[in-house]
Amino acid sequence: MKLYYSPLACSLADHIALLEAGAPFERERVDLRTKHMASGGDLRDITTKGYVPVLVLDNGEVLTENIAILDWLSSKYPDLGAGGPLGRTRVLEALAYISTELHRSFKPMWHAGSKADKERAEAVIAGHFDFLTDGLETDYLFGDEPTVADFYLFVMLLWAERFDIGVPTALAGLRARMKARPAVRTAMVNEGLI
Ligand SMILES: N[C@@H](CCC(=O)N[C@@H](CS)C(=O)NCC(=O)O)C(=O)O
Repeated sequence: MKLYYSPLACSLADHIALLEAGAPFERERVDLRTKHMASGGDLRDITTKGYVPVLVLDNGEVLTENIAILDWLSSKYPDLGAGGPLGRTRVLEALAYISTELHRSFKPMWHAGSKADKERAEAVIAGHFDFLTDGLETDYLFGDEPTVADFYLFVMLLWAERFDIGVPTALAGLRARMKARPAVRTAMVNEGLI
C-alpha cells in the first residue's frame, strides 16, 4: 500500500491508522499547492481529484476520500473500528460528521479571508466540538481505545491548536491521549510536526 499525504493535512488520520494497525505501507509526500510529489511526478496522474488522502492498494486500486479509506482500513484491521451490531455504522456516522461538518468548517481558517469570516468559522467549529463532547464519558469516542474516527477527530483538534481555537476539556484530554500514543508520535515525526 502507498499513502499519499501532506504534513498536517487530513491524510494524517490515515497515516496514524496505518501505523496503529501495524500495516506495511509506503508514504509519498505531496505539495498540495503544486501537486508535486517528493519523489517526482504529479498527484493528478494518480487521481484527477488532486487532493490527499490517496491510498493505492497493492493490486493498484486507487482509494480516495477520507471516509472511504478510513472505513476500508477499519474493515481490514478490525481493532481500528468499534464493536457491536451498529459499531461500523456509528463509526461511519462520526466520520461523516467530522468530514462534512467539522473539517469543512475549517476552510476559512486555511484560506485567505476576512477576520469576520474566520470568527464565524471559529464559532461554528466550537459548536461541532461541543456536539462531539456531549455525553462523552470515555477516553475516546467509542470507548477506551481509539477508532479511525478518533484519528480523524485528532487531526481536527491539532488544527484547533494551530489556529488557537479552544476545545472542551474532554476533547483536550482526547488530544493529549492521542499525542502520547507511540503510533501517533511516529506519524507526527514522519510528517515533521514534532
Ligand atoms: N473530499 C476529500 C477532501 C480531502 C481534503 O480536503 N484534502 C485537503 C487536505 S486536508 C487537500 O488535499 N487539499 C488540497 C486541494 O484540495 O487542492 C476527503 O474527504 O478526503
